[in-house]
Amino acid sequence: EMTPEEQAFQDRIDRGEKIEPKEWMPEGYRKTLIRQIGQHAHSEIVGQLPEGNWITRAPTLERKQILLAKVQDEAGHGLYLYSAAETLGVSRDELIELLHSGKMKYSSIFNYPTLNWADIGAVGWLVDGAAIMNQVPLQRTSYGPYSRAMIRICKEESFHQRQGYDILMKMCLQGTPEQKAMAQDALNRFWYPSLMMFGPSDKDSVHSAQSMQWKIKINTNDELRQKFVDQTVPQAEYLGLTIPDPNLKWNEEKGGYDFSEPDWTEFFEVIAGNGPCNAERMEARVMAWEDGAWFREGLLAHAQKEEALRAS
Ligand code: FAQ
Repeated sequence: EMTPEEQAFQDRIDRGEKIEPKEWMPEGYRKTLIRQIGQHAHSEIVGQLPEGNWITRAPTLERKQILLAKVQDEAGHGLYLYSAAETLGVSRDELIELLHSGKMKYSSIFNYPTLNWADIGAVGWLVDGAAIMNQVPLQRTSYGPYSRAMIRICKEESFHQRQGYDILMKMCLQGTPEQKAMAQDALNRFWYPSLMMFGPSDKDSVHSAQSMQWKIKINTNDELRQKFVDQTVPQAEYLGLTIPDPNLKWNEEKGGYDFSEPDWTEFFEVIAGNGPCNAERMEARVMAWEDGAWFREGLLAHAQKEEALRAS
């Protein structure tokens, strides 16, 4: 049963109105947004680590510049999203504390290692590809600041996806047999983790029903996963690579591919903190936070000085 206030709120959502920061909203709506936007922001920041790892080892100066720009974009996305979350009454410091203490999640995908240069191609192609598939519909999400942040983020993500695919085109279409084998190996390792990015299957998705009613989410996890597979298979074919799934088959009737589900036990282990790189990722983030303390303090002292000058 909804209260009259909640009903009026739902009516606004149903009419397609955007909800803005200072307006009334149900506590659950606020909490769900803080959870999702916060998790999204953390993913952008933690997501810098697997790629940042390869900046010093990019094969050419041009590739290095491109990768550097991409990793900087992720930092920008993180900051945008923390700001969007702050409009809901939570501070960036609180969110970061929740991440570092393991109370808030970030995308499962960033708990897998990037072992070689082909992985950087696979991350751009698959991980950014999955991110875009999820984020394009979020441009229409009901919360104004989140939907507006998504517009610019999606533009940048599509550049990221292309740079990844471009790395793989070079390796697969112009490279040596060894380079093509590296690309295949990267696809083998990143395929199922990329499918996991969309979240558990619909029957296990605890938040989808309510989040879709509030238009925080626009599609179910399985809908987006299906679209991602349908988009990605022809791209793999163009590269001459094989998706590591013996059950992958075009299904004329549904107009999409049938495919194997990822190993959900592995997924739940990774989001519980037990993936291959969870500990390493959190260690790197906590260290960066602690090493940056002097700089934050300096900024604060400077701001206070300026403030005092203005007041005098
Ligand atoms: N990883 O009930 P649902 C990027 C959790 S893109 C970890 O279905 P929901 C760009 C979920 O939080 C990646 N946890 O949940 C980039 C919940 O646990 P909780 C970030 C996951 O929220 C590219 C539980 O499972 N994108 O960073 C995952 O309705 C390259 C039950 O699940 C976003 O965050 C997962 N994959 O649907 C950066 C997009 N899936 O919170 C660098 C916005 C589920 O109750 C390099 N988020 N969980 O403890 C969303 O669209 C949604 O939150 C979903 C999950 C679809 C991820």
